[in-house]
Amino acid sequence: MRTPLTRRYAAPVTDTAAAHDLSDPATDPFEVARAAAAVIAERTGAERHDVALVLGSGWGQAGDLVGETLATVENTDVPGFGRAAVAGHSGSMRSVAIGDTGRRALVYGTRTHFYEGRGVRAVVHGVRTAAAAGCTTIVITNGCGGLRPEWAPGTPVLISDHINLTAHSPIEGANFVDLTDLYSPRLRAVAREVDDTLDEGVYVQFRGPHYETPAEVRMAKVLGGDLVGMSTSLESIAARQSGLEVLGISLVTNAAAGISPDPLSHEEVLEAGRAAADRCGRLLADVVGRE
Ligand code: 8IG
Repeated sequence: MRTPLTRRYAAPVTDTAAAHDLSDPATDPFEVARAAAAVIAERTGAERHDVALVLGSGWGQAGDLVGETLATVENTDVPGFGRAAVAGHSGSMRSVAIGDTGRRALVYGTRTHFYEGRGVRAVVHGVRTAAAAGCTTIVITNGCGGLRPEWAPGTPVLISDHINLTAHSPIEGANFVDLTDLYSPRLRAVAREVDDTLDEGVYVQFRGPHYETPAEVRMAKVLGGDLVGMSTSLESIAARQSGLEVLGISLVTNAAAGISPDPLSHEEVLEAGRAAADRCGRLLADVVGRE
């Protein structure tokens, strides 16, 4: 009988794809993040990046306004990354100049969602890679449903806190990470210097990929939520674990189910993103420039 031990000696894992399999419990996800950061440094010619941005639904065009793209890397060339699973997302990452500061932003055109079933490690791999690449700040954006009727589709909202309804954590083992002020008050103040009309709200992460029922939206409201979505919370927790300062910004692309009489559609989400691209792009560029 072949035991795992003899098999390991018989066939040492030299294949990097196998060694970087995040779904294998024996893989160290931080090791994969370091390998990914090394590939990014090599492909972009930048020894380090300073700020990372995750572009969620509706934020794709906004990302183009952040600065000059100096290099583009396909996700599939970087250990641990998958291809974009959502229509309207870009399956590549970019190294972008931040004005003429010499600083660089690492801009992710897509993310892995928890509902894809690739596990929480895959969901937070971009965040861990950003930290391994040298970033000290991460701007995490998303498209979401709004619970406040005054937030018309196309309204960006700063995330002040979250409620994680996935019942999962990216942290493995007895590592009790503090999440007080997870969404940096300092960075929220910087964002409001750029645009003093920005509201704040509590983001509620559901698993998805279905949208909520009207009853679930009412529940989110009772719990203290203002925004409902399918991302961000798990990524922000991982960011805090890695010592990154987090700015979370939601783009309300639709009224949450039951808030408006209209049914929800992904096309509506993309349209709201196109309509808000200018405002959101300027916001990202200005915040990253001042951060
Ligand atoms: I864009 O209304 C977008 N993503 N859960 N609910 C949830 N996720 C979303 C929604 C929404 N809109």
